[in-house]
Amino acid sequence: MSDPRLPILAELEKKILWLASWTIHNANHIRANEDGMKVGGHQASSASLATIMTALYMAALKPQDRVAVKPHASPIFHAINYLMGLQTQEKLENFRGYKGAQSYPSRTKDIDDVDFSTGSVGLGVAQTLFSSLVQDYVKAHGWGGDTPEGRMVALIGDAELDEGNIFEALMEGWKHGVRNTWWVIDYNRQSLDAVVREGLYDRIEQMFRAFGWDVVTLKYGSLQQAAFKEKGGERLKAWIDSCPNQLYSALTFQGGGAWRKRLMDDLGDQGPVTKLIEKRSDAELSALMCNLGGHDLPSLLEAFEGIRHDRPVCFLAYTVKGFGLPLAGHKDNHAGLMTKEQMAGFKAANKVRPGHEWDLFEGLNLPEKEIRAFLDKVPFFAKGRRRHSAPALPVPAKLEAGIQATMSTQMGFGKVLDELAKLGGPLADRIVTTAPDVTVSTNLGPWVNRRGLFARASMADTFKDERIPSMQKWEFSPKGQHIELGIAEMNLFINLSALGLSHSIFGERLIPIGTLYDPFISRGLDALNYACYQDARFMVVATPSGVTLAPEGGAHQSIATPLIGMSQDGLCAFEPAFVDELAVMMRWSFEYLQKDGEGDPDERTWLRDETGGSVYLRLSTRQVEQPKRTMTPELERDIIDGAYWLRKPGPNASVVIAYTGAVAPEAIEAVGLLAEDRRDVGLLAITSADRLNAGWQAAERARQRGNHEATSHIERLLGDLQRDCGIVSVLDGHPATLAWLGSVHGHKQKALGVEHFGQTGTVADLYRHFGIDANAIVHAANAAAPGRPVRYLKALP
Ligand SMILES: Cc1ncc(C[n+]2csc(CCOP(=O)(O)OP(=O)(O)O)c2C)c(N)n1
Ligand SMILES: [Mg+2]
Repeated sequence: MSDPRLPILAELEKKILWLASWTIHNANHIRANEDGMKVGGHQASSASLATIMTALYMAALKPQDRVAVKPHASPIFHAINYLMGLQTQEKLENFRGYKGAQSYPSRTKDIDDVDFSTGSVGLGVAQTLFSSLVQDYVKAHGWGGDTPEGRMVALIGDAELDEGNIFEALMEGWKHGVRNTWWVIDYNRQSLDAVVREGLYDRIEQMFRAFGWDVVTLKYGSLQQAAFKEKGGERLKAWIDSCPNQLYSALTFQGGGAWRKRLMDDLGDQGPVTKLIEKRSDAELSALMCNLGGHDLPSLLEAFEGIRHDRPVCFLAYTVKGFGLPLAGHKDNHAGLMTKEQMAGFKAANKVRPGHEWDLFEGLNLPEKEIRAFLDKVPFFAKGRRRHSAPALPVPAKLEAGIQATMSTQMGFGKVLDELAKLGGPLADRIVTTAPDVTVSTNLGPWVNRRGLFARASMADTFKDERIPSMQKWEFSPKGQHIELGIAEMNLFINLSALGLSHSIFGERLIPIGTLYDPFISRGLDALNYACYQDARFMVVATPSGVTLAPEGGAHQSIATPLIGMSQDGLCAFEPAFVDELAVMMRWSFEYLQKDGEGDPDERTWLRDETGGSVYLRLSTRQVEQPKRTMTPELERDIIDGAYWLRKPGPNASVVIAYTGAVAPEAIEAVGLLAEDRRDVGLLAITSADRLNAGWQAAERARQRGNHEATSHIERLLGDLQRDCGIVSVLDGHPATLAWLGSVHGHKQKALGVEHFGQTGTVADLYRHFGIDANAIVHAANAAAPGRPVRYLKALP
């Protein structure tokens, strides 16, 4: 018996395609006149997914499911939400405009309920896989109440599968026994530039099967299936199967007449096949040939609703790019737009009267009442917004760091977590750590020994059972709190992104901490950017960093990461020199990660800390003598604000040294060497170039808007320096990180740092080589500050 939902779903599909197409056309043709804006890449790409998204959103999905929508299908997504009353006409009229509906679905910028932001192809896809793992993590820890497990669904362009991070995720998913993940491939055999290679489907199928996925191919729609059963139908099927992608696309574009000619030329037999072709009008023939699985509601419903297991599934759905539009199938259609004439024809075909383009029920063949009643019961939307929240976890007033006379910040990090693991409590229980095969070498070992590794099924540590001595316990259990990943840094950041949205997606707060070697941030950078863009909350601890990792050489040393820390939106970057600073930063971060307040700036720092965000800590393996001091509330505050005077400059100071991170001993030594010839030398410890700079910029903007009192932390710190006082800045990273300090009040500055690939050597060798040692600092001070030549320099060989 035919599914009673089908007639309404067919009407809705038509409406959704209409609304999406009108959104694009309207934005382009109306606003393009004003600002020359062109909407590319949406029209044909959206139409390709219209049927699949109708079947999913209007029927198959459940409220607990979550979806990552292919970036260019955003008009379809917005149209569905508009139909459900969750998107406004005003925003659709302003599609891609200022504050309008977003070009690519955005969790942070769209008003409709976007589950995962997409845009950079491949990332949303992988995020669904990691979200499934997070769902398992949450459930295994006994959280999440009685909410049923949801499916994490990705709608994927076929060319999107070229992105390597998808395969990295597949591999990782296999290791962790991923479940409840559905990837629906929009197999339109077109990318942006071209038609895809022949036989791609075969590679896709084999690959997914190799990773243990169920593969459901949706190639022929129900019209085609019926036609194959007619006399001569088998020959038609064989023809379709052997037709090259390019030709199928070209004929699709040309329409019924072209199909007829080609099919008759190739198959005409004056017998059953000819009859099969001739009994159909041009329009019917075109509909038959475009009736691929991905455009056939009955096949799609059967496929989606027929899955009764929780294994991951790849749906390979054949589609037509530009389906239902005059652009269908043309290889250049990615940026294609309908002309005004074409749109007039499309409008007429949809029975939409001029001026009624946004009316929800205009032109539909079923009574409004019936459709409304259906919409009111669509399961996916039945429970309201899918965006959850979770209360913030309390953070201890102080974090213990077991400070020793000499230690590195990386050791300090391991110690802070170890102490937290020992202490226990709600924060410790919600921390989840993860690392791409660098757990032990980034000092997560002690934490993992106490809290264990996560796996859905317990797995003993054979070395322990065999009584072989080892520093590391490697025990997996559903209660474990460390997710061990393979080496792919993209996976690390996508995992952090998924974990860091747990409060919003699953309503359960997690505090994710990921570690990696600092230089490999670049390997996962787009995924890090993506995680920040969707406002995931996590702490990334990058260690070791800089040329301080001396014997490892240029391939393992990082130069640009401090600049990434400064420029990455949504990520607050710190670089401590001492472990007591690190403990303060981590404590503050645990609160900051959980904040979700208003965006008003703090009048002291001009930072918008109440909104919260993620945190990046750049650490080092260099063992440094630790200061013996009491952590006062003022010092704590300054460390978080970004800088404090380790040695306050006197009123007549002619030079100050400003340093960040592991070069602290060199800066301290240089101040000592300068003392003979320069009075009152100041030593500024910069704990966050990112926050200092952001506060300075924000205060400047506030002043430009008329708030003359606005003053940032760095402006106050440098405010008392004499006009001709010089500044020397130094860090183990790119000198531009601190090179702006002189601009704050117009002081002369020399900026030291690392600009070129490092090499192997000792720390002293490399600091000398790059000019970030004490001598180089003294040299720079001599050049930057007025006064007689520094005598110490004369004594140098
Ligand atoms: C990482 C990244 N690189 C490049 C692009 C530009 N881009 C957008 S869509 C697209 C091709 C998409 O083809 P496919 O995934 O098959 O989707 P279709 O348009 O066919 O639906 C490209 C190259 C992007 N969005 N992200
Ligand atoms: Mg494609």
